[in-house]
Amino acid sequence: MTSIAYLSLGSNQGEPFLNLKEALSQLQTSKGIQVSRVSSIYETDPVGVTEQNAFLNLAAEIETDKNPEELLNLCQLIEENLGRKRLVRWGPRTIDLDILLFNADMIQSDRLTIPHPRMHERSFVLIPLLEISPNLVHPGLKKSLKQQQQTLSDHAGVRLWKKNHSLLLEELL
Ligand code: GSY
Repeated sequence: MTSIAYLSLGSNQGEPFLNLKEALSQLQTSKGIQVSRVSSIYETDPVGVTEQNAFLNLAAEIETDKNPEELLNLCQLIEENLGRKRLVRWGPRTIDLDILLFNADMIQSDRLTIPHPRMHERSFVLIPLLEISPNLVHPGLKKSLKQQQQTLSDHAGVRLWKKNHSLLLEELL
């Protein structure tokens, strides 16, 4: 069965733009994954540990035959391939791939919480996500993500960095 999942990608170490491009390229060439839409890239103020470089963030929609655990394994493999070391929680990273939504599923396991537990609190996640899919509903809160985004006060920390007019992967690679 084909599922639709939404991912958030972020980088603030090394060459963030190249890291995002490489992560998207590795996703697209993975078996059982089709990257169907990619947002523009946003420069975003760091959340969590604020004394670190600004991030580049984007959101991607994928169609996949993988189950959520398999998708998590792939995301972690790509993070490792790009040299991510988990040194400081909330700290700088070469690449972060978070699964935000998987269909409208609610998943709670040792390794996975979907919807991502903090996605609805973060403009650096919601602004790119709403660009590629403006009508999404949070399956747990049962609330439109557009309405949710309007309640947040951190949107000034999210600035358009590179527009993706087509929302296609090819325009960014
Ligand atoms: O949760 C993803 C990693 N991360 C980010 C991020 O991607 N962007 C911004 N702006 N702040 C962040 N803090 C963490 S942790």
